[in-house]
Amino acid sequence: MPPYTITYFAVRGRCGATRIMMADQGQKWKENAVTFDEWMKGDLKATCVFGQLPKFEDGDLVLFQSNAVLRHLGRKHGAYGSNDKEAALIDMMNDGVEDIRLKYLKMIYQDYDTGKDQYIKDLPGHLSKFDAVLANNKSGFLVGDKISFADYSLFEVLLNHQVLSPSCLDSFPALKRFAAMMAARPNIKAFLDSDDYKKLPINGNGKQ
Ligand code: 6SG
Repeated sequence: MPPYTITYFAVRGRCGATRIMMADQGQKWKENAVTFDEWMKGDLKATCVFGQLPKFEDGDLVLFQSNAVLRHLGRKHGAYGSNDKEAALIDMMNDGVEDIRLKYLKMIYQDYDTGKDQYIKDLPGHLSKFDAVLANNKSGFLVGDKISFADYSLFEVLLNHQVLSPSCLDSFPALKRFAAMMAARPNIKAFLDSDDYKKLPINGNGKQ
């Protein structure tokens, strides 16, 4: 029995980074895919702490909130820095990733047709901040000298943005290097090449 279970819609969505992180850490997990009809019945929703998915189970620990899941995996698998100071900086970077993720999701779900072009125009202003942080850390990771859950989250956001705007990293050499380094990690490469990954759309409304 794999130790972890994800219950979520059949999309990458809020589980993209979690799955990439588990794959990279050599973990196995079970997927419980929830259909729209099943979700609309409301029984599952009523059991979710915030009325939303994903739900993540680690044995008898049941977690909601995708970033809490990343942090939990970070603690368990040594991907939360080497000390309190690094952990604080990793939290900061992950909150920065969450800010951009929320802007992206708002555009995708609420404003795709009229907001996409402006979103892409504004993107360099957001990406440049991450580029500067990465350019300042010679390990190639966001914080310290080892990978953290924030790196997985940033990487996954970058993958989605490269689908939205294929050239978006071109003027950001450190970000480009980071994305290439993450994609070349053997377990990540194998996962991104797998049907399990490729069969899932990025978002739940078919926009990307
Ligand atoms: C949606 O927003 O997939 N959860 C979503 N939606 C259903 O009733 N802060 C937390 C976190 O980080 C955010 C959770 C997130 O974990 S994710 C959820 O539960 C609800 O609120 C994006 C996603 N969307 C697909 C979707 C959900 C409902 C309508 C579209 C799948 C497709 C159709 C039904 C189910 Fe569908």
